[in-house]
Amino acid sequence: MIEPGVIAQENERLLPGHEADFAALGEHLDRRGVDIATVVDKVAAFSVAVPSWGVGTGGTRFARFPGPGEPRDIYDKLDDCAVIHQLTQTTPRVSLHIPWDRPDDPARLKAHAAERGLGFDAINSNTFQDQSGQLRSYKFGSLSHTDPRTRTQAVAHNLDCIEIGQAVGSTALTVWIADGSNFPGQSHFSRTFDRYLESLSRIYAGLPSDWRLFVEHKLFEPAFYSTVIQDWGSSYLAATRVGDRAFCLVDLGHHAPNTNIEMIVARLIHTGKLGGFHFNDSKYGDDDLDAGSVSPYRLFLVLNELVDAEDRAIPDFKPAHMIDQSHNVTDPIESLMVSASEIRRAYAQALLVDRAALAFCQDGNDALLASETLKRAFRTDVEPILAEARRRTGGAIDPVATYRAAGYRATVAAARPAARSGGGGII
Ligand SMILES: [Mn+2]
Repeated sequence: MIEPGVIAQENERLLPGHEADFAALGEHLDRRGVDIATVVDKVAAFSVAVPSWGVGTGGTRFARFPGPGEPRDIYDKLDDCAVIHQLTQTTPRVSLHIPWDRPDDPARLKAHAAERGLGFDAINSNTFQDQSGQLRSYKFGSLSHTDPRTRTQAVAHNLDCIEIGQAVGSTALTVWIADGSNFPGQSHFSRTFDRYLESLSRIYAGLPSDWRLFVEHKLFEPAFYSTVIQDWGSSYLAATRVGDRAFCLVDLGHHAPNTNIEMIVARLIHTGKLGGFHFNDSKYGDDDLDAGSVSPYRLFLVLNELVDAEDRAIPDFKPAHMIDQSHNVTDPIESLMVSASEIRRAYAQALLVDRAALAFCQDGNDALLASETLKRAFRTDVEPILAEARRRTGGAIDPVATYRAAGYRATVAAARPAARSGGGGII
């Protein structure tokens, strides 16, 4: 991890400017009737999980360009995740992927994580690739495959993931399948969905009583004509069918361009089926770009729905926040630190929305001022709030600058000479 002295030194250098900015923002918010200390407390309590696969350099279907010091195994990955949390104080949990990060000894992995202040979030199954030694191929599907033996194998893999998850302290399973078709007529839509529901019910039957099951939908890719869990409607049908502890997971990139994702989020909150998020950003499709890098206003509008639900004190409202993105041209640690901060930024901005004024505008059909009420919150530079939330628990006022000053990448590059893939995939 980063030497605490480096963080202290960097923070000392930045502290006078930070304190001045924080005081100025506090005065400004005070005039708007907002107590900055309350906002800092809420922001500090807002966390997001990082994906184990995210700390390796990602790739496209054309190429992958590994950077120096690529993590060699799940232990290296946890070390990198620990640095992200150490500097940002935002990412205390890691979302594991099986089999890419299958632990040889789950108890040892759990201890390794705990020593670094980390726990585990939802565990991710993988039936979109064939695994080594696997008897039956998923080329034509997994949980919805026409052959019951292939479906049974895919169900067994998910139950295996639950077992690993229990051993490391996870309490949720995320199921995303690549099942779908590339040609009209290739699959019977209803029969395929029925087979999927039957398989998902078998997984659900193996879910521990304190666990949640997340169903992740995706519009297209790798199947390009149809996917079995194409949209939030299919996801909602599936989650509703299998049981109360099944929920819908919204990956921001798994929608057609210009889809109103914040409205999907609102609908799922309304029906009590919002399980959580895979945060990322996109311009064209499932681009897996860094959260908030392309459409920060959209990210704000999504978080605005979450804050609205928090304000309305919806019972049992506890969506999981996870990042799911692919870092092709950046240092993954830097990207994940910035992305975690962008998600917190959108949350902080959403906390600043004057909800009484917004409701007044909505009831009075004042479209322009309603929009301006949101924009006013979005335009507020909340960086001093984010920095304060990090700083007060030992994090960095400026995580990227501190990370670079510490020379972490060069240090691990010396210790990790053999760069290899490590399963930097995209889901
Ligand atoms: Mn995802």
